[in-house]
Amino acid sequence: MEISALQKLRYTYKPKLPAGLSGEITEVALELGAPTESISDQGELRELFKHTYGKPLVAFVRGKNDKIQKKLTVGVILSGGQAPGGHNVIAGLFDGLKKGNPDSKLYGFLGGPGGLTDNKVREITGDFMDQYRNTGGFDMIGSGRTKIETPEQFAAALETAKKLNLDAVVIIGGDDSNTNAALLAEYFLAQGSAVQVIGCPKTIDGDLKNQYIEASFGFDTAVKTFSELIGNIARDANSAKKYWHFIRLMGRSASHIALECGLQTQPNICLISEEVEANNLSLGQIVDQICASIIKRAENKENFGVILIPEGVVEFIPEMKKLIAELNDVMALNAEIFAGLGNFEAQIDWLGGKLSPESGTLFQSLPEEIAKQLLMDRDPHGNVQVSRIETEKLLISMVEKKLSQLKKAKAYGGKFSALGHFFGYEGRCAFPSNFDADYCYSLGFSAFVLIASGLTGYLASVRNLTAPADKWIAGGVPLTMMMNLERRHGSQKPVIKKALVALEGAPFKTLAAFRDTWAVKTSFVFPGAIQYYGPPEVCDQPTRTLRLEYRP
Ligand code: FBP
Repeated sequence: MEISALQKLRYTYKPKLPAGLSGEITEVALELGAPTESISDQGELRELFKHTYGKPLVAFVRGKNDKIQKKLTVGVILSGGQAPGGHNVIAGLFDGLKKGNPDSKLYGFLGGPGGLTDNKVREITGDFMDQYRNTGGFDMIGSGRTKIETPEQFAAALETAKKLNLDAVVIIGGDDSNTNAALLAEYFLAQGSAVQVIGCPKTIDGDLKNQYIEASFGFDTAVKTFSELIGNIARDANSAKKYWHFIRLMGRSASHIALECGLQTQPNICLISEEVEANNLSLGQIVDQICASIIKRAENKENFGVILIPEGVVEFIPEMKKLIAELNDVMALNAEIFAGLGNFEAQIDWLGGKLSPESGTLFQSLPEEIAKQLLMDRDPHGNVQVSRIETEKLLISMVEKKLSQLKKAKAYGGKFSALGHFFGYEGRCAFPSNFDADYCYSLGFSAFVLIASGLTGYLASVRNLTAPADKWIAGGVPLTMMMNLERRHGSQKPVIKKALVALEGAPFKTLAAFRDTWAVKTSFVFPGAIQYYGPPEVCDQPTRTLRLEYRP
C-alpha cells in the first residue's frame, strides 16, 4: 500500500522524553510521596478499594532500579473515542518494555475492553509497531466502548489475563475507562491475582484533568485541527460576507474544546455550556443572545459571522437537561417496550403522558429531527449521544424564527443566511501534533516504568507540560485519588471526577474579557494547519488552555 510522504516522514520522528525517562533504563527510579486520599467520600472509597486505596504519588527520578529489567508480558487496550496519539502511547510502552528486557512481550487487545473479556488479541511485534509510530487513529488494534461491569465480565478478564500469562494490563481511556481500570486493579488483587492495571489519560474532550493530570492526550491535536477549520471558515465568511456559520464542536459534556477553539480563532460567539448552566439560561435566552450579536453586526452591514457551540450544551440548558433526564429514565425503565416500538410516530404515541407537563411541551415544540435524535440509543455508560444531536440546526431554526418576528416588528433590517457544521470526527484521528506525539510516547513509557516497578491502580502522569519536553515530570497518580461517589443509574457509584470548564479559571476569564468586542467587531484569527517541522514556536506550542492555566 502506498503511504503519504508525510506519513513516511513521521515514521522517522523521534518523540522527545522527559529527562527522568531518557538515558540508561537501569537508572529510572521511583520517588514515592505520602499516602493519598480520594477527593471526597474517603470512608466509602477506602472500603470499596480495600487493596488499592491510599497509595502514594510517584515521580520518576534518576537512580538505581533493580526491577526494571524484569521480563514482562503486558496487554494494552485502546478504549472509547479515538484521540490523536494513541499509537504513540503503545509505542512508548513497547519501547520501554523492550529497553527493559528484549524478551518482554506486548499484546494488543482488539476492539477495546471487549478484547480483554473475549480474549481477542494480537502480539505487537517491532515490525507491526513501526507501521503506526506517530500516526493518528486507533486502527492499530481498534477501540470500543464496552464497559466491564458484570461479575462475569470481570471473571472473563481475569481468565484472559491468566491464559496469556499477563503481568499487567494498560488501559488507554477517558474518565469512564479509567474508572474501569481502578475497579479492575482492585478486582485482580481481591482475587489474589498479581496482574497489575495501569491507565493512561486519553480524550479529545479534555475533561480528564486535575492537579496531577494537566491534560488528556489528543486534546492538543484535535483543537488545533478544529481551529484550523474554524479559521478557514471565518476567512471565507469575511470574504463572502453572506453567511452566519453555526459550528458545533465535539466535547460531550465539557466545553474545553469550544473554549480553546474560541481563544484560538476569536469568533463572534462562543457558547460555554458550564456558563449556560450556571446562569440558568433557557433555549430562548441563548437565541436572544445570538440575535443580539446578529442585529448589532447587521447595523454595521456585517451580515455574517461565526458561532461556536459545544455539542454538550443541550444537556446544560436546565429545561433540556430535565427533558433528557426524564427521557433517560422512561427509556431505561421500559427498555424492551421502547425497543419494540416500530417508528418515531409509535414512540411519540407511547411517550404521551409519560413526561412532566413542562418537558412534554418542550419536547412537542422541538423540530422533528431533534426530537428523533433525543430518542436515539444511549451509550454503554448510559449517556445520551450528544454527538448525534444537531444543536446547530436547532439554534439556526430558532434564530431564523426570532429574526423574522423582529423584522416584522421593524427591529431588525439585516439579511440572515446560516450554514451549520459539526466538527468532531475530523479531528480525532489527525496525525498527532509534536506535543501529542511526545506526550503520548512519554505516557506509554511511564506506564512501562510503573508496571516494571510493581505498581497497580495508577494513572500514568506527565506534568510541567508548558515547559520543553526534557523538563516534563513523569510519574504516576493513584486512580483512587481522583475518585468520588456519583449517582449513576439510580445508585451511588465510584467514578473519576470529570473536569468541566472552571468559570473562575484563566481560560474562561480570558474569553469573557474579549467576547463582547468579538460579538460586534470582526476580530477573527486564522491559526492555519498544524505544523510538524519548523521552529518550535510554530510546531511545539501547547494549547492556550494549558498556557493560561499553568503559565499565566
Ligand atoms: P471519549 O470520551 O471516549 O474519549 O470520547 C469522546 C468523544 O469524542 C466525544 O467528544 C463524542 O461525544 C463522542 O466521543 C462520540 O462518540 P462516538 O465515537 O461513539 O461517536
